[in-house]
Parts: sequence; C-alpha cells; structure tokens
Amino acid sequence: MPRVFSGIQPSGELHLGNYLGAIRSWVRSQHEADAFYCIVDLHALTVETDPAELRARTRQTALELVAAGLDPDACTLFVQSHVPEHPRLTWLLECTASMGELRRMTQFKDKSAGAESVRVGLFTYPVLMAADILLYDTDRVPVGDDQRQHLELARELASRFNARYGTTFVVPEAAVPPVGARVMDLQHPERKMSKSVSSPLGTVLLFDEPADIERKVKKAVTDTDGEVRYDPEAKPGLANLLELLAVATDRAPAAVAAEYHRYGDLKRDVATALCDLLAPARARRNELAGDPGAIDAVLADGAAKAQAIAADVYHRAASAIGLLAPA
Ligand code: AQP
Repeated sequence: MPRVFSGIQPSGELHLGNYLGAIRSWVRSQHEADAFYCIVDLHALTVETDPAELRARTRQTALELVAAGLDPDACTLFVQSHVPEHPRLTWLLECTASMGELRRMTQFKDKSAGAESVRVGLFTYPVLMAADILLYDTDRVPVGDDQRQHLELARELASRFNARYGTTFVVPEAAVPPVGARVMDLQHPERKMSKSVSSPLGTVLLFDEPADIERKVKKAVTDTDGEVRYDPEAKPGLANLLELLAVATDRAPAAVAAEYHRYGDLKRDVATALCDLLAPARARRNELAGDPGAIDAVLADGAAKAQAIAADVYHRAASAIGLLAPA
C-alpha cells in the first residue's frame, strides 16, 4: 500500500478551502493507502499564538477532522509535537537546505511582508514541513495548491540528502485535486480563503450553520457584466462560485456555467450544494463533542503508531549523515 501523509495547522477554524483542497482527499485516501494525518502544532508557533487557545484548538482540530470523515480505525491521526523526531529531523534537513532556497518561498514572503519582527521559525517552516513528510517514507502528499512550492522543496531536500549520504528518504509526490485546490475568499476572490486572515463574510467555515452559508454565498463578490461563464482571469469571483458548485457536485466548472444565465440562480444552488455537502460533518461534530476523552485516546494511539515509524526513519537519516549512535 502506498503511504500518504499530510498535515494541518491548528491555527483557526477549518474552512471550505481546507476541506476541498485537502481533507476531502484525506478521507478518500484513508481507504486506499496507509494514511498518516498530522495536526502540525509546531507550525502554528511560527506566528503569535495564545497558549491556552493553541492547546484547545489542537484538540478541537482533531475532533473536527474526525467529524469531517477521518476514521481513526482507517488512518493514523496524531499531533506533531507528540512525536519528537519531527524537530530532530528538521535539524538534519536545515543542514541540507540553503538560505537562498528558503528565501524564495512565496508563503514566507506573504506572511512576513510588513511585519516588524519575523520569527526564525516562519523562515524555516518549510524545512519542518519537509521533515514531517520524509519521516514517514511518504509516497503521496494530498495538499491544496498553496503547498506545491513547499512540497517541491521537500522533494529537493530528499533528493539532495540521498545524493550526499546514500539513499535514505523516499522522494514524495504532491497530490493536488484538479478542482477545489485553491478556494478563494468570497469577498476578496484574488486571495485564497484562509484561517488566519480575518474575513468573516468571505470565509465559509466547515461548521457554519446553513443560514450563515446562504448569507455568505449570497453576498459573494462577483462582477457587473452579468454573463455566466467560467473565466478565472477575468471573472475570479464567479469562477470561484462555479468551482465550488462543480466540486460539490463532481462536475467541471465550464459544464456548470453552461447551465446558468443568472448569478442569483447560481448563488442559490451553490449555497444549497454547500449546505448538503457539509451537513453530515456538522451532525457528527455535535455527537463527538459529548466525549472529548475519546479524541485524546485517538491522539495517543496515533502518536504511538507514528513514532514507531518516525524513530526508524530518523535513525536511518542520523546514521547516514554520520551521527554516532548512543551506545
Ligand atoms: N483556500 C484554500 N483552498 C484549497 N486548499 C487550501 N488549503 C488551505 N487553504 C486552502 C489546504 O489546507 C491544508 C491545510 O492547510 P494549513 O492549515 O496547513 O495551512 P495553510 O495552507 O496556510 O492554510 P490556511 O487555512 O490559510 O491557514 P493559515 O491561515 O493558518 O496559514 C493544506 O493542504 C492547504 O493546501
């Protein structure tokens, strides 16, 4: 079975972009692959975080992922900081990466732009992400489009390490969905929907009530020419809505566009499709919320399974690079 790995930050409430870009493929992959899914709490430290909130969000993210369809019997779900090999391998990879290649990372440029003080962790974030992936001999990484560049770096670091020290890591492939890989903010269709950028009307949360979903879709920014056609360059807001309906109903955006003449009708059907798509997750979350201890047990079990693999791969890498093993 191929090995699949992917991660998500506990940096805010899960949104439709996280679901369509990543979590939906995770749910599918858990039945076809040996799947590892990680709540990457160390990544969340790269920006200002409140300690109590981070702790609560980490548990809540696990609960929400299970509600969204992850089955703890079919996949391994764990918290990054519970497996100490993640930061240990990061150091070996930081000594493999160069400053120049990290400076080229567009997410670093975006997130650091205008900041008075930038944490070193924000700069080295992609190396930690490479360690996350390489620790599990990962074949496939299901991610949204925004993570392509980081994935390329993980591949490059694996190949470079293998060339320098002998074959150690599996070189992973990105698996980016054909539609839904970049869900845009409904109010600012030029930027992606995001957890950490506040845009209450532009962000559809995974657990929004149907009335909120309808309100947000109804108010989504489009354009004034009134013609329904799929043209992401010229009509980004409309294209986003067409993609949402396409991905929710398993069709192509252009085929969806051909069925509509009025923006209002399209918005009505987008809202209905999203409400239907997200209803089962909302119902499951309400059930799971009654038993928070069950989630802690899932995470403990997941960390034990993950560490068994991560420890082996870390020791393989440490040995290859020349670290003396403890007697
Ligand atoms: N708008 C999006 N469209 C499609 N996929 C998306 N993903 C994120 N936003 C979109 C995918 O969700 C997975 C988890 O993302 P993450 O939590 O690790 O961080 P991120 O990519 O930086 O996403 P966010 O939600 O915008 O978080 P913040 O605001 O905290 O940075 C990834 O596979 C990502 O591609």
